[in-house]
Amino acid sequence: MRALRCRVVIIGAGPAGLVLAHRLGLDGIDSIVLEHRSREYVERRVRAGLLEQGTANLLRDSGVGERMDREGAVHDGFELCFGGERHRLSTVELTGHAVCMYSQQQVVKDLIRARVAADAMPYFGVEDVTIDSVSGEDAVVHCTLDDEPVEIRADFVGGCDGFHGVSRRSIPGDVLSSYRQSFPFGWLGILARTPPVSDELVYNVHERGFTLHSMRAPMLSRQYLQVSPDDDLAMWPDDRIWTELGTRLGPDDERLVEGPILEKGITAMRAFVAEPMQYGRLFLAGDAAHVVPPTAAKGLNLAVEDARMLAEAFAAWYFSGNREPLDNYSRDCLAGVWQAQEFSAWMTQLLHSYPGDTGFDLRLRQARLRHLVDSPTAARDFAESYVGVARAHSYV
Ligand code: RFL
Ligand code: PHB
Repeated sequence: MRALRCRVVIIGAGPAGLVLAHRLGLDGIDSIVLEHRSREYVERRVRAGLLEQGTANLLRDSGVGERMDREGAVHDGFELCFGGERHRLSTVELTGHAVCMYSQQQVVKDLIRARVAADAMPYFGVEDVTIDSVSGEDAVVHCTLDDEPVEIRADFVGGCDGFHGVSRRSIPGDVLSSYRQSFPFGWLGILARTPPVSDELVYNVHERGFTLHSMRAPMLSRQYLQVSPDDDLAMWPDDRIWTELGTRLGPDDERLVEGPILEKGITAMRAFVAEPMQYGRLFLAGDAAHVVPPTAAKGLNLAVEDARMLAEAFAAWYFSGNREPLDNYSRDCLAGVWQAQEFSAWMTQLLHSYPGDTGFDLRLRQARLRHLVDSPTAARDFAESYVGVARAHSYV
């Protein structure tokens, strides 16, 4: 069996794993990244698109923001529609912060390119990673690389392998507490070769269900439709999707342009947090430790934030022998994670229809929405959470 050694072995080449590897690399701390899927697959996976200004700044400050600055779109605000009215909230006026629309798979592509340039290409297609020890003198991980069984010894393991990965499962059940919540609906997301409904995002509340009109490029719209949790894609042919988006946006709104749907999928709306985010030499980051419903676009931003904090904690340990940031990693991340959970749950409740909603419930929701657009205090409070500045330890 081949033996490898590095300081940090990172499982998963999503945003969390790649940001961690990249930030460690900038500090001269070597790592090995093991990714289950192929490079093509992770570079094509359609997912998030909204980067908080802090996330965009972090990528820029890490030297991987050049294409984002060229091809991403900075949004100063968004539109909120309800009761047949359209309202615009300017996050820049309310908080001084904008957001940047730039696809997650482009972020992943840029980070992989940076790894290749640093001669530290992640291993792709590694399907059999096992974490064998995180409590001894070394962390020990086994897998197959280039058809050969390999044992990797490291100081630490970065568990960045998403919700379904192996890292979290290697923490003993009596150590780990899991907290979960599910919502009684899902999101049907489409990527279509059509111009976006507007230059900015449109959050649209309707009795038939919520819709979000987003984008990835000038001729690539990304739109989401609240659906029942047990709907499957076969129930949603393209015609039905366009008709429903049009009905909910309003028959008088002529901004919706129909066209070829390139991709569609249904996402369950759920929330999950695992505590603690560390065990022995293993540290979880991103979706491996927490999942938010996508409403407030926090998942990718939290994953990047965890990775930055973990990289800083490793640097403090290697360069100053200071173990405190590592020991406090879980506590520090979870403070921001729970704030993001709270805001995501609140925004989800505010914007979606619930099965069994009464007339009373609908009117309460309208009153809350009206308060948000009428009260500058309420709007500012909302905007601070939306752009991420209100969150503990967020990067600005
Ligand atoms: P990822 O991206 O899931 O990456 C984990 C990686 O680990 C690999 N892996 C393994 N590798 C080795 N061995 C194993 N045993 C492994 N098991 C898994 C996987 O192949 C994968 O490459 O987790 P990470 O890095 O923590 O990043 C999290 C984000 O991907 C996620 O939170 C966001 O996509 C959530 N999200 C959004 N977040 C935002 O901040 N803004 C948004 O606008 C936004 N929109 C969304 C979203 C998520 C969505 N879906 C599909 C859940 C919209 C949607 C529809
Ligand atoms: C997205 O474009 O995927 C997106 C944007 C904003 C959100 C959620 C998702 O609040």
